[in-house]
Amino acid sequence: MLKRRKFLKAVGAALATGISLFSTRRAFSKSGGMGAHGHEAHSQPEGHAHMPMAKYPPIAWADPNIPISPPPRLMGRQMGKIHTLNVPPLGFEMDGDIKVFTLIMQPVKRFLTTGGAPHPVVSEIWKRNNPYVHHMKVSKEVKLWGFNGSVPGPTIEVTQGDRVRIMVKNELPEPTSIHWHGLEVPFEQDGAGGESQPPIPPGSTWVYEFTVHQVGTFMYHSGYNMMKQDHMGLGGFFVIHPEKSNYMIDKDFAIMLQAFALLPGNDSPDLVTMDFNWFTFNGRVAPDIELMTVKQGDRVRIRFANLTMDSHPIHIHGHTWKVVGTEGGPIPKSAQWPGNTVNVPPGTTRDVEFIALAPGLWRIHCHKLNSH
Ligand SMILES: [Cu+2]
Repeated sequence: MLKRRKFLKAVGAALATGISLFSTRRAFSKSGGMGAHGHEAHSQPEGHAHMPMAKYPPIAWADPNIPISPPPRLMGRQMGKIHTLNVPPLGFEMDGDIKVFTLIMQPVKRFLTTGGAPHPVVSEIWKRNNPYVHHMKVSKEVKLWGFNGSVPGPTIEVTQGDRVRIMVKNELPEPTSIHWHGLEVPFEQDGAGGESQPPIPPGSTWVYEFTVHQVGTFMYHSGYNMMKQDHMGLGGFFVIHPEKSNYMIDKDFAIMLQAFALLPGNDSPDLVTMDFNWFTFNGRVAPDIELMTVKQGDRVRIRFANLTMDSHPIHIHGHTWKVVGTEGGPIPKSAQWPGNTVNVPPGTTRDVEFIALAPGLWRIHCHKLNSH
């Protein structure tokens, strides 16, 4: 009996320290100091004994033992209607009646801004109107976690009633899972790592499969160690189109709001602070964000989703839109409300629609002016 209790205690301790031991080991093995020690977890690698970093190892961004796969075959293939600015689309394969998508969760280097010249249209107008450039030409490349080489991940587009299978490969240096945010799926498919499923170990693959019966703009994001993993960038859109509709939209855009805390000189997000200083639309900052180009008279839909820790009132110049959808799906026509600023609280999505009547280079930005 005593032996058994001791054993259980040991197991409990191992579970509690499992994740931190994991990253400790990775960090040390990178420096090459571990090989000589049989007792990995408890030994100080030589040469690190007097360095504080040995006690608080750096965050392992990538595991050198896990090769990073190239994007899956159908990455970059547009099979839907939505244009997710600065994010390549993702196609699917059919297995019988099932739409099969592949998501590879992996370390991704992302230019939040390249510091290059803005779109020629923008620079022309700037030159004409103002001899000064209103932003500094800085480039910022950061080490994030994403899907299929992109932060945010590609937009998954399906149709109401579809059977969907998502193959998820974990190439991150720690266990993970994917939560389907807003989708009404069976509990085992919810992706709450540690509750609805065991977390997906590094290097292995997990398969999600469910039927979608809703319509609207939803999300996917990490469902395990979320404070770290979501803040490393692991999120994307999951959009379900109506099965039958004769309602036509000319241009359908998607913009994911994410925020990162990047201390000066750092290329990895600070994961313990709430002082975010880089606010992104689809992993990019202005003015280095693709333009939404439309024709005069087009009916335009923009889908916003917020994976940050704050609400963002998104404002458009020169137009009045109607808020036509939330993360709960479409809003009945009689309840849609007009405006030019839509608040997007954390964890929500908002769809807006308008007719692009006025020609021009119109701004769309967060009206917390310290953000976007
Ligand atoms: Cu904002």
